[in-house]
Amino acid sequence: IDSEAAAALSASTDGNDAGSSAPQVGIIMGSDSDLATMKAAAEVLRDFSIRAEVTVVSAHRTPDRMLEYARSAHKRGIKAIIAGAGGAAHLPGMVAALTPLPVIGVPVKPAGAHLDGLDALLSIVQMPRGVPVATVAIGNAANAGLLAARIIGAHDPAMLQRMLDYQQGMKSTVLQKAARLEQ
Ligand code: RP5
Repeated sequence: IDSEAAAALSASTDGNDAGSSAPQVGIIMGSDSDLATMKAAAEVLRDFSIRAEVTVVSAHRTPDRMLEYARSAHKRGIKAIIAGAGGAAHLPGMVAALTPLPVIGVPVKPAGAHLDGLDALLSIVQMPRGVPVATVAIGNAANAGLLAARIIGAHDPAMLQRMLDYQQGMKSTVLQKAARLEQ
């Protein structure tokens, strides 16, 4: 990730929690070219004040780094891993094979891709029994962030309340738009 993007992401993922500064969610991607898609997950987590770390881990180009990241994440206090990749998108599945944590897979459509991200979707979603990856829609890293927030919220009443507020906000927005249309 170039320094400008890294600075933006670091600023966007600090969270507001005054307690431990250890990240709760790991956001990894196969290439810095995935950042344009994956930054939406970091932005959602920032909005929920959930601390996240963002880095590049390639299953193919840095396999040893992937092994180290996936095997150590739970020991560092990470509660969920969001993994995005395009093309032959092996990163989410391989990380899920190596960690006991929940893994959320984001199929990325690389710029100029021939298969519109369908290759990545199928690579990520078709996991064998025993090794689950919660797969979101092609390019929908925001939903990956929201799912991670729900995972954190399952054990954190304050985060659960934030999610309820978020859902109430969506409902209000839709009802306002409906009311405008009906005028
Ligand atoms: C995948 O290959 C990455 O996740 C990325 O989506 C795609 C292209 O990577 P670059 O060639 O742009 O680095 O591993």
